[in-house]
Amino acid sequence: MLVVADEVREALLDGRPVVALESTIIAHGLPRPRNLRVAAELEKLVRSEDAVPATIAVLDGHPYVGLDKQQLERIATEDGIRKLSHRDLPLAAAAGASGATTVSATALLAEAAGIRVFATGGLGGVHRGWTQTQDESADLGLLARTRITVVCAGVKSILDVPATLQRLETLGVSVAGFGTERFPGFYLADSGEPVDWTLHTPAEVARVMRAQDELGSPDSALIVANPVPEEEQLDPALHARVLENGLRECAERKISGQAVTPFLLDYLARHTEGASLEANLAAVRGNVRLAGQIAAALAEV
Ligand code: PSU
Ligand code: MN
Repeated sequence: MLVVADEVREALLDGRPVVALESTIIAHGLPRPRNLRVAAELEKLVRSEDAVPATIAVLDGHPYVGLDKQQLERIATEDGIRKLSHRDLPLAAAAGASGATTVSATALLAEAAGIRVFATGGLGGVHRGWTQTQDESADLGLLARTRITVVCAGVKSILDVPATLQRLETLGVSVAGFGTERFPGFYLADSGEPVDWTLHTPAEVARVMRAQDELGSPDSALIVANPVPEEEQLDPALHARVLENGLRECAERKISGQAVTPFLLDYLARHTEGASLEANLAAVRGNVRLAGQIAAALAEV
C-alpha cells in the first residue's frame, strides 16, 4: 500500500542514508506561507548531509514515503489536510482522505518502508492536566513498539515533561541526550530534567542502534534528544509567562484532543512576536542535520 519514492527506494536498496521527515509540523505546526519554505529547506538540509530525505504524508488515501515538489506543496497549502496519528491511517486510506502525519504515523510508515532515522521538532507526550483529560500523545505508545531512531529537541515544552519522561521509562523507550546531560526543552535548551545517558557523536548513536538490533525484541525506539543551541533558544522567562497564559486560554476555550498542540504552538508564536517560531525552527534544523549524520554513520557500521 505504501508509495515509496524511487529515489528513496533506490537509496534503501543500496544501503545509503535516508532520513524520514514528518508532515504535521508543516501542515499544522507552522504558519503559512513560511511552512512551505521550511519544508523545502529541511529536505535540502538532509541532502547537505549526503542523505536522502523522505517526507511522509497521506494523499488521496495513499501513504507516501518521499514527496515530490507538488505533493509537498499540497501538504503545505491545501485546505482540509487532516492531522493523522497512526490510528487514523486505515481510516484515511479507506476514505481516500489527505492528511499530514504526526510523529506516531510517520514512525510507523517510515519503519514499514525500512527507514531507520527520523527527525522532528519535539515529540508529543503527556499533557499538563492529564489526570483530568487523559491526554497523552499517541507518539509515546507507538515509539514503544517501533524500531526507529527519532532525533528531536525533547518533547514539546507545553507538556508535563516529568510525567512524559516517566511514561517513556514505563514504556521502555530508550532515551539519550546528545552532547548534554539535561533533557532538552523544545524551545529551551534545558527542560529542567536530567537524562540518564549521553551520546556525543553520530557514530556512537549508530552503535546504540546496532546494539538494539543485536539484543532483539521488543522493537522499541531510540530517542536522541538534541537541544536547540542556547543562543537560539526562547527566553525562558518569556516562555514561562506566555505559556501560562496560553494554557489558561486553551482551557477557557475548551480546546481538546488533536487541536491542543497546534493551538498552543500558534499561541506561543503570536504572543512572542515570532520568537518561539524561530526557536522551534532552529531546533528542527539542528535535528534534521544530526539525523542526516546519524543515517550516514549507520550506513558505515
Ligand atoms: N514538532 C514540532 N511541531 C509539531 C510537531 C512536532 O516542532 O507540530 C507535531 C508532531 O507531529 C507530533 C504532534 O507528533 O505535534 C503531537 O501532537 P499531539 O500532541 O496531538 O499528539
Ligand atoms: Mn493529544
